[in-house]
Amino acid sequence: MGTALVYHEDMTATRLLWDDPECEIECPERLTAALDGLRQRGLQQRCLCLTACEASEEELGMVHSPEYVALVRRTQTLDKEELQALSKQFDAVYFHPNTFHCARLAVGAALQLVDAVLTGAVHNGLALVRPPGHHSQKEAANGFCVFNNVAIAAKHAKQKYGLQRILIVDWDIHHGQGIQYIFDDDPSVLYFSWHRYEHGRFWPFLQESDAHAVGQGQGQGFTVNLPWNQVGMGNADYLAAFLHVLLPLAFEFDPELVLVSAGFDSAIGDPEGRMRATPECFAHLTQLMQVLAGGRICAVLEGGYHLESLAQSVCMMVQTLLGDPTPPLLGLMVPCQSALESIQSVQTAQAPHWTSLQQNVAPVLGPSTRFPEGRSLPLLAENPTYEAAEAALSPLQGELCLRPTPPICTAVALAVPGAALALPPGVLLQEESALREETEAWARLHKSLFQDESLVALGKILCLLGGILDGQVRNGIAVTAALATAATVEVIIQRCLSHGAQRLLCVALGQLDRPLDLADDGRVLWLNIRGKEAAVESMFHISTPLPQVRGRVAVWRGSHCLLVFLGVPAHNPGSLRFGGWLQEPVAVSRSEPEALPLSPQTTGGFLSCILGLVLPLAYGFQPDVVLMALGPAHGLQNAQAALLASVLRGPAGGRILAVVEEESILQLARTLAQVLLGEAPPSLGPFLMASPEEIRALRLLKAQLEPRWKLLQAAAPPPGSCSPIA
Ligand code: X5A
Ligand code: ZN
Repeated sequence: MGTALVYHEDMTATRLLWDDPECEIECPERLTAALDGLRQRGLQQRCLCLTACEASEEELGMVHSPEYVALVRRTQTLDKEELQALSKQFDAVYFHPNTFHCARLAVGAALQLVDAVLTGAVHNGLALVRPPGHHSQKEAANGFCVFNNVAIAAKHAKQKYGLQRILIVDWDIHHGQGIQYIFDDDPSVLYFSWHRYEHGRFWPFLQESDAHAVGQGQGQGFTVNLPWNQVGMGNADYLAAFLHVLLPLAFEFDPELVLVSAGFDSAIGDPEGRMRATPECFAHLTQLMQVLAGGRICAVLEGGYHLESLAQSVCMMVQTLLGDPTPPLLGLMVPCQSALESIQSVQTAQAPHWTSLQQNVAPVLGPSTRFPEGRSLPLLAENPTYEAAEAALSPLQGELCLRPTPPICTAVALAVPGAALALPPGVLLQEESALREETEAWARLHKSLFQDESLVALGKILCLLGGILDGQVRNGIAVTAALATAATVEVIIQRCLSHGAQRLLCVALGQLDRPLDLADDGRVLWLNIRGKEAAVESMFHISTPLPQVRGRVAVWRGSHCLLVFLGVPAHNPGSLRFGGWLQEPVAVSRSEPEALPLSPQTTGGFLSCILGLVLPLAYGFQPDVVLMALGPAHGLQNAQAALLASVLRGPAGGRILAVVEEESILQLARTLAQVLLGEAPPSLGPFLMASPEEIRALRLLKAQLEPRWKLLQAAAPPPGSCSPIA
């Protein structure tokens, strides 16, 4: 199991044969640059490399008409003048005698990738292809695209594997209108695209690229357009779009497969996009998507015209698909006003179709009422010019190459020596301890607690933490002795600070209080998730409720079984989008907590908390290290803990230490180890909407925190007024 890389060098055999400034950027060097980058960084060698085969005409026929396929077939024998004349019949297209061959290889590559992932040969993969596909339509080439590689791949996944929910994430900087048209009325394919739009003044100049286009008929709500109305969008803007739009919808949709129209013209330096997201941003976007569809991601190259930026971004994506830690995201984590307005316009347009958005949307002012058509918006002061952005690429490159990946992936320190734990392969069992004097010195913080066995456990944990801080170990799990979690967390914090950590994020679940004598100097962000508490003690000391179950619930705990009884929430039966509430009591064996069919928390509330609060805070803080501590009565299901650990790998360059208490380790430590190694977390179960109380509490918290933590902004407050939530 691993990552597939699908390619055929024949795809470099099509090129522009005449003078055309619009089309010349779509050149064969794009593929060689991307591939060279992968080879130089040793990434290609780690992939399962598959050689693409041509798609059959029958496969092309899943999307394109026989007449159009015949037309493209005939280009093989045309001369240069004839090719040029034919090309003129389409918008931004050129044909070459090899176009038919290359375009069939491109489709074939996408199909092989889907096969490799859906047969389980690999977890995920990337098809490096030319020509791109997402602009291509049933009977038309468009925007360098001849056949619609990703759309055909989606049809293939539906037909051959019977998939019912496919998510297409199109992060190319152009609107993939071809994909949109093909699945316009199809609720089984959720198409998300962000694109440079500039109120309709950017190619392909279509009304239907705007946020109000949500799909037709049965497909309403399954087209999601996020138009960028300014150039210069950066890491914070892309991240906000994922956290506040794509991911809430994607979790509610619950895809079985994620296809990525992976265009990298949305990256810094690209002449088409003129955006400024750095290559590492694509590592983070990839990692965030890995929590969907059990990690089944098939990415297919679309655009990307700055060769160096393209190569770096492709490497970032492949590295993440392989499970490597994501490099830290640089730059100010503050989305710009224009991005917030765009995000708000999609939320407004999609809210009627998605429960998860109804809950987040604040009272809304449509952007059009504030920015009448035709008025151009000034660039924000901090937006660098395109030239400056390009200049920023070269030093970045050095930094990326210099950053070594720690030799040890994941280490686990166990409290009780030899405790029987089926750890996944690749995990190091931490045997070594810190020096005795050092351990005893730290133990003095809580002398009464750290004795005998718990002192031994602390020694191992300190050694593991040292490995993470020194860059020898990527991440780890510390299993504390019973009742020692709070004290251990305190030691870990002090050890990190004394090592020189500038910013330490502590996500504390359950009954774990912030150490009393910890200075509130901005070095530690303490985020407690527990019970019903919602409190902002300071911008660095926050408590948020753990979303609770809705409707009537009764849980009986016997010695041998756990009974869970859930009723339909009477006040909002319409909240059942997928899945549903159980009508009958269910008996679940106590020894198999994994078999619990429904979460005791609502998935929707939990997700709102993670996507809407925890991750914006975590990414905004830009920590050096993340500590995730599961204290007494943390109330998290294993799948929830796994999801949280998986996404918390992002903010600190992968440096995360999970602390769990001895009693809770049964399956939990193993599940956590799997996600820390890079595997996808298990499914959360059916989507259930959050309760109004949960949402109210989250909103209140967000309103108080927004002045300091700008990534929390899901909607732009109208200029000159205070937040509508406050
Ligand atoms: C795949 C892609 C862009 C076409 C731009 C035409 N096409 N001006 O990025
Ligand atoms: Zn593009």
